[in-house]
Amino acid sequence: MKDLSKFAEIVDEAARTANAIPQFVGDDALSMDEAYAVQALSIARRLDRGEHRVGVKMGLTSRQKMEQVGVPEVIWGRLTNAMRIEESGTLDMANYVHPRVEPEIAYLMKKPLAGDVSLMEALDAVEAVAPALEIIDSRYEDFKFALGDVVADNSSSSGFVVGQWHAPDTDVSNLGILLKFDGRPVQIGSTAAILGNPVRSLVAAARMVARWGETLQPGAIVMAGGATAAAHLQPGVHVCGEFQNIGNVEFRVAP
Ligand code: OOG
Ligand code: MG
Repeated sequence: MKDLSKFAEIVDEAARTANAIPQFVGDDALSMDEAYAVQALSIARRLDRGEHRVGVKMGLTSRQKMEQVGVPEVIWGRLTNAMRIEESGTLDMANYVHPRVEPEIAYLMKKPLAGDVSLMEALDAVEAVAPALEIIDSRYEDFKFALGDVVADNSSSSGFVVGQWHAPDTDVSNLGILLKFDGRPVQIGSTAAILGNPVRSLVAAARMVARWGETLQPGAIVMAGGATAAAHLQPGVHVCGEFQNIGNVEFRVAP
């Protein structure tokens, strides 16, 4: 039997102190069930420090993302208030190991959602939808991991920025996206890259959290997953996600 709380301490301390750790290999390699249990235990440690849950993030919901990290499976992680960066806010690289940014769609829940739901049921549970950026920061050396590693590490969650909320019936199924650093495009894509339509990510979120005894609660934010490969952050850079029809979302990295 593995002492899963020990694994939780390792990933949580790596995130808290922004220090890279080796992957879990050999006898330490984590099964999917063990990895999600480690994730839950590591989040419990954050909650013990006074953070609170604000939602979930979906990961590897686009081919671009799966190919970038070499893990071909949709995963999820837990978001806390401490991970939120205000729109137009500043991020300090010192708090991260090797952060990257990716453009996403964020949903704000109006009704509880869990289990096997249809696209219509998922949409009906949405209060609002927004352009968003996720800052991911794998705690593993060289940003290299197997499925169990990344899930245990809360699916690389480290920060998120949400732009202007829009009405829930706003069509975000196929919107062009430009991710810019200092006005220069570094990634280009479409929200359609997210499982063909980001609402499918919400359906997947409802199913996956229920498997772990959770419900997407009213007021929760669901990050639908990166629409493009992630771009490495650099000190001093201004990051802007430009989304067709729904506007921009931005932040700055401290010099
Ligand atoms: C894993 C997390 C993936 C996404 O949006 O696909 C993710 C990683 O790439 O480190 O957040
Ligand atoms: Mg992401």
